[in-house]
Amino acid sequence: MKIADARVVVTCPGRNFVTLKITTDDGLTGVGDATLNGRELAVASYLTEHVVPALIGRDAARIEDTWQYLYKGAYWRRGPVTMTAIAAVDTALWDIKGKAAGLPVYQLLGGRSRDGVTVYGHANAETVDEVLTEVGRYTELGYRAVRVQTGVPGLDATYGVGKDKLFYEPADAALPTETAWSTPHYLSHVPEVFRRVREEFGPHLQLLHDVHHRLTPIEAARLGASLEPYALTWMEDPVPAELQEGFRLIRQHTTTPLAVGEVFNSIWDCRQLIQEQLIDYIRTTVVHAGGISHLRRIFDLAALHHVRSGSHGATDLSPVCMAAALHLDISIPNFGLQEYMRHTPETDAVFPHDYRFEDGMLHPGERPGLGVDIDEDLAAQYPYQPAQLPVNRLQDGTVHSW
Ligand code: CS2
Ligand code: MG
Repeated sequence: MKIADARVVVTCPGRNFVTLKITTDDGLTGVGDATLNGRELAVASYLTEHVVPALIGRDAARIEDTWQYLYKGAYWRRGPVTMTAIAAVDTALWDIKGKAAGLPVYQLLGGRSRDGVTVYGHANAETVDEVLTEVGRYTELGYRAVRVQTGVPGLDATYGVGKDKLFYEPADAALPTETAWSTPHYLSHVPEVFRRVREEFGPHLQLLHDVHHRLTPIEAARLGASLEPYALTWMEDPVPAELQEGFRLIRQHTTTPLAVGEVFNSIWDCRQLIQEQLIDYIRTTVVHAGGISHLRRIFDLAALHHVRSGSHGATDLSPVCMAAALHLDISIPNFGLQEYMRHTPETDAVFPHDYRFEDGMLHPGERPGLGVDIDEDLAAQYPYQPAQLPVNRLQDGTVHSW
């Protein structure tokens, strides 16, 4: 079973997605998500110019060998562009392997370990009263876990509060828009938000919050301690994660669980946080952390250290990534939660898929492979639109983490 063709499809049904489609000499096809928000064309070019020519003629069944060939063969190892490109190839080859075996991919990963994949949605609004309404809407939709993000009084805009309610697109202009940030305003506001949510919805709804890399360790320690009465499932990305020993300081001051890793792209990025149990959930994804083959290595390392999965699942990760994620989520022993920020109807039409939402959980399809595809004719109707993520600044103009 040789790789006969590999195509990179860039499409923009409301937002940009990059997809790799591999076809074998006996007509089997597989797809892999290669979307990197704000840097889509870098990955498309990496694949088209540097990877696809080397794939033609390779044995499509040799997934691990191809992964090592692309990882070690790059010489310049790791990084979001390289690992997203490798992820797309890996994912597409697992899709093909499932089709060749006549099985959904999760059956090749050890079968089901649970009935469904519990997901969380995003309740976001400018004010606390509005976000209470949104939390109620998600619970009525059947969600058992809800991420809560509000505006910050005194700030015009902030991360996580978008114009849409079911999906969120932060890459909102061809060049970065600029937002202002105030940590003191934020730290004084968030505990009250969760007090109100707990007061309204009681103790059992799983609540999450994304700090989005904006604090220092001692500020994160203060926030975590202030949120302990509200028993969050996790506080996400409290600080930029380059200095991993910095998480020791957060751990010394708070029992609020921590979730980190959506920007990580290899097991090496995760190793210290996992091995020192400095986090409770690892948020790495199929699309940005080297595909199914590498992500399950990360989850296996996590399982040794009481760390559960909590994969990123924002709108800017395509339905191809979501479909692949569910095959891992349903099979690994240490599943935690899966983020499920929905896609627009236009996106769902470009990426027909089997997974479905029911009773607070996503369920992967039973079709051989990953149960997702790309409608290339429809995709061609949505040409690429330049879009970049915002740049954040403190109120004195200092550039800050977005
Ligand atoms: C966020 C994302 O979903 C999340 O947890 O961190 O919305 C993130 O900001 C975007 O995926 C960036 O493109
Ligand atoms: Mg996040």
